Amino acid sequence: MIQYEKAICPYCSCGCGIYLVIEDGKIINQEPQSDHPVNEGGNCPKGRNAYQFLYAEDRLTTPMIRKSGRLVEVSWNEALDYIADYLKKAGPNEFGMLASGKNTNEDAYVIQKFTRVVMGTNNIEYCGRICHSSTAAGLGPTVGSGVMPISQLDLEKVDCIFLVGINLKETFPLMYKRALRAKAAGAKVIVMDPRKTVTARELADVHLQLKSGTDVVVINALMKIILDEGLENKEFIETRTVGIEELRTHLASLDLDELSKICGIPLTKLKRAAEIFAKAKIGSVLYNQGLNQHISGTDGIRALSTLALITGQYGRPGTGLSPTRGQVNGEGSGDMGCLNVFYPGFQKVGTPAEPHKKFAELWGVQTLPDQPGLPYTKLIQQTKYLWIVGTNPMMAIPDIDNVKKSLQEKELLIVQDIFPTETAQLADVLLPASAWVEREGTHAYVDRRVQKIDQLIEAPGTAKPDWWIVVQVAERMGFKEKFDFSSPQEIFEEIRRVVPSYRGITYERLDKTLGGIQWPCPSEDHPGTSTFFTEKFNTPDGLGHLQVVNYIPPAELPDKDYPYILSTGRSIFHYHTGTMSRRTPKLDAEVSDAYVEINPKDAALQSIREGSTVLLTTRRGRIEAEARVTDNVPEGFVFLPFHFSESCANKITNPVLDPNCGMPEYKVCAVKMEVSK
Ligand SMILES: Nc1nc2c(c(=O)[nH]1)N[C@H]1C(S)=C(S)[C@@H](COP(=O)(O)OP(=O)(O)OC[C@H]3O[C@@H](n4cnc5c(=O)[nH]c(N)nc54)[C@H](O)[C@@H]3O)O[C@H]1N2
Ligand SMILES: Nc1nc2c(c(=O)[nH]1)N[C@H]1C(S)=C(S)[C@@H](COP(=O)(O)OP(=O)(O)OC[C@H]3O[C@@H](n4cnc5c(=O)[nH]c(N)nc54)[C@H](O)[C@@H]3O)O[C@H]1N2
Ligand code: SF4
Ligand SMILES: [Mo]
Repeated sequence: MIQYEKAICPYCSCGCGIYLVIEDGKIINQEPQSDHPVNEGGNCPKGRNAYQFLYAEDRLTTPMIRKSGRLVEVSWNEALDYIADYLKKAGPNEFGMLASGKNTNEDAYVIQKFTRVVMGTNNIEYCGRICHSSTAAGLGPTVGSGVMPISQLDLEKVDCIFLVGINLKETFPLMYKRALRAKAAGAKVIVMDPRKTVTARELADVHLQLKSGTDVVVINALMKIILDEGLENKEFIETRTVGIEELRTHLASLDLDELSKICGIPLTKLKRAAEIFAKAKIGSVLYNQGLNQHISGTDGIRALSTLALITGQYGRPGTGLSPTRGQVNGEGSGDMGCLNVFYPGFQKVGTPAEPHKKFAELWGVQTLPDQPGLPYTKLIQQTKYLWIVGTNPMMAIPDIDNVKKSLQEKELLIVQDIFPTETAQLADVLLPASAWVEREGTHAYVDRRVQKIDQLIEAPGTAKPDWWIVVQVAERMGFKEKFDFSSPQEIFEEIRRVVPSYRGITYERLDKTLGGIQWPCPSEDHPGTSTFFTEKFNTPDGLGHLQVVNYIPPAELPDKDYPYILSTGRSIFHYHTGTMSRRTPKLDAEVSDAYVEINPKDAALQSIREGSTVLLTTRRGRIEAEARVTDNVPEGFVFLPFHFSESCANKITNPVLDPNCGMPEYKVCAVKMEVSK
């Protein structure tokens, strides 16, 4: 029998609709969903090939325990008993858990509840730490909220789009389509990126091709020009912000020629960008990892938000600073509290609201942890018992050799994934999870858009949903009553009770609402909220707080031994650590090997040709990749995607962290290169 079923793409956080063609319980084909408001009949290459990874030959299908050094297949009962027995021995600070941006909200909620209720610790994190932790740290003090303040659909209505450190065409292809439409209707686009990305080439009216890590310098220059030329929005500054005098004094002390020299952008270009942005009626700023992933990431965000505030570009549909979390549930796993300082609904530990007390009451327990847990990288280093669900630190975290050492030293390492990843290889217990449409649940996509996916097929072998596995262990540890969930819907009902912004969202409403509902949605008759900050900001006084920000250069800059900047990032055809996209034949056929983009002048200097195997060496280690010689990258700079395990970028990146939030500086370190012999 053939069925046609709706699903939402499992890759990025745009949240596009897909029709799956299912024959006798197996997906055999797919097409884009034409009536879905996000994608209106389009999908990008990943989305067009969304289901193949489910049928890869090496899907995990049976639990395994390491016995005499080898992973051996065992029953679920044996694996779950084994974990429970071990974890009963673990003290609260010895245990940690990493959740996933691929988890459903229901999975993520149960995972953080297990960590807090059963294990008694806030040692819970997910890939949000290495994706947008700088956003919480940077937007918290300025506007009081670190989520996307608009609907992605409203991007079409804006007359200026400022893209900062985001390669929209390759990383959010369906949002890119909207940006193209806005441009066709007359919008101006400014792109700030050291590379001439396909986004910059196709979309930019002004390309601010800055030197890596100098974002704060550029933004300070733009603000100085705006204030010098009187282009600021005086009424907005007066009625909705504080701190203009301090900002004016600070910017007055800076010299524009000097700023232009540091960032490498001519003054005329900076002036043009400043004027376009300040004069826009509806100015939208999308930013991502090119701004975030620096030791100064938080500073960059504080500055950028200040730029939007002084020009009044906040509080109307399409305006404001949009952080673009890219994982399918990058927003939701954070909403659910999978961060070391946040209980569900971003209720912060250590604040006067005392969320540990509130949740102790809601969950019916005596006490809950009131101290922050460890951040992602420290969880890996400092815990004795670590449970990793759907994240692959053996490729995603800088300085892999040290990550490996830490993981090998664990008393117990549990890994729960769908494939035998680089991290899974090190597990003491390896658990097979069901993925995507093999289970039911909700996700919150980039613009807080909650959508539901249904279970459409069976998982392979005995693979189980992530939430189910955690519930089983909780029961075995004596917490049956607190984890009395037999379906995702029951978990969602508890989420609705404890997370006010989800209160009005129900499974029944989601089933009926194409394109989902944007939280906050306080009641069942509420349509959801597309635009934030229309009347006031989420800061305690309701005002936008202008920030004075000083430039801090990247931690490791080129020198005579390591003369080039190494920057890492993404390609449209692959996804993160490649677990899913590299098991997808059509995507693998597009790009099957690691490559490094090198400027023609640098290549000539090092006798590197197109296709040469290049040895890249940093202070952490060395890897090889194939040369792509292109003037899309500037001189002195090479770009390396991090999708390829055999040329693992994070073997050589710098583990230094932004002190405000624990974000690694993935976007700059010093490297040398030579033709591999
Ligand atoms: N195809 C694909 N799509 C994805 C993903 C994927 O793996 N593959 N991942 C998803 C996820 S989780 C995320 S977070 C997003 C990431 O989406 P993006 O942030 O767009 O991706 P990146 O390629 O990491 O970096 C973006 C750009 O930052 C630029 N950059 C580097 N250094 C600097 C700098 O100092 N300043 C500025 N202004 N720019 C700089 C790079 O040249 C690059 O073009 O993508 C999401 N979508
Ligand atoms: N050098 C460098 N490193 C980076 C970045 C960079 O730009 N440069 N970007 C950083 C960013 S922004 C991010 S978000 C991270 C991403 O880092 P990760 O989140 O670690 O990367 P993924 O490859 O998406 O890992 C997801 C894992 O979940 C598994 N999985 C998929 N579905 C399911 C499921 O339903 N259940 C379970 N249990 N597992 C599932 C996949 O097989 C995969 O192993 O990488 C970071 N690392
Ligand atoms: S844009 Fe994102 S959600 Fe849409 S099809 Fe592509 S990967 Fe999937
Ligand atoms: Mo991310």
